[in-house]
Amino acid sequence: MSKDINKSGFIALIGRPNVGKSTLLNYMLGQKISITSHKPQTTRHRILGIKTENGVQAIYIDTPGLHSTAKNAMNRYMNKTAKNVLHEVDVVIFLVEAGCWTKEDASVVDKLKQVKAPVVMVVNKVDTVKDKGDLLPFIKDVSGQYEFSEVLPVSAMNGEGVERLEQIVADLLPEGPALYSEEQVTDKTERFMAAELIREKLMRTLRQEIPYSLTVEIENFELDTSGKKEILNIGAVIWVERPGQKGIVIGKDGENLKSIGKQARIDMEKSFDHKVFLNLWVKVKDGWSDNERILKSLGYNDEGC
Ligand SMILES: Nc1nc2c(ncn2[C@@H]2O[C@H](COP(=O)(O)OP(=O)(O)O)[C@@H](O)[C@H]2O)c(=O)[nH]1
Ligand SMILES: [Mg+2]
Repeated sequence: MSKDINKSGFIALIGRPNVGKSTLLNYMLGQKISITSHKPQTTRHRILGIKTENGVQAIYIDTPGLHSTAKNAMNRYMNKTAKNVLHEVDVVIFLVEAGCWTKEDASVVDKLKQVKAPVVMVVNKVDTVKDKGDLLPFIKDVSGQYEFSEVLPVSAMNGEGVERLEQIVADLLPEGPALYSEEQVTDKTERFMAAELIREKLMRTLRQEIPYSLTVEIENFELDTSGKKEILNIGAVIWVERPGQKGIVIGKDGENLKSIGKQARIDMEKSFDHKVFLNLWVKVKDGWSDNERILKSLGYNDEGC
């Protein structure tokens, strides 16, 4: 731990699904820590992204979005993860989408009322607004919803306003030593990241509701040092709920699975800085997303995730 760190703390990224929380985290960290897609509920776990710079250690917590309905065990788990975090942090970043205020945003504001930490409102996706003047009435309107420390227009996609946001966060963090080593960028293991990268490709490739009823389990993750070049051997199972879904994941002539595997492997090689050999299987597990016990056995629990 470095003696040069004089400020540190936790920052929660909250907001309804799809506002860009994970995209913002990845931009700030300069790498893919949290997977993203245009589908809501892509993030299932609580993920830490750690940035140590200029004497400040900012520990961001990416949460699954808060859902107004919690129909099954997976949704209940995701809601609990998002709610608990609000009371444990030093700063809250509340994301909304430029020009778009929904009932779900209002329900997040309701939850903020019990929060003691300062809340910075980020109006994200400003790159989609051609005339910035159009933003002013929206910003004025949302500013009145709560005592925000700041309201800041940002684009998590192209980075506009992000440096300013990081400065605001640094100013709000309490004095304190580094809590993680300076090199560490996340609390998750490489095995976890590997599973998530596969899940990201599934979310992006498959249509409709299927991606929500599947999960990924890493069966082996081994570095083969026997050859000239080290190779990371990764084997993973994609668990689906019904036999019919298996065929959809695999696709005609195995096309889907092939493309998912290829895209995931390319990302893994970037993240792990090694050549990767990836083996994917698809297996059927009945009703897993509504079974608390199976969820736990797959690593979805309240402590570790
Ligand atoms: N145009 C634009 N799209 C964005 C921006 N930030 C996120 N997105 C897109 O919005 C979608 C949801 O983003 P994600 O980070 O997964 O949202 P989360 O559910 O809040 O974590 C993805 O398709 C992103 O590419 C942004 O600043 N501008
Ligand atoms: Mg997310």
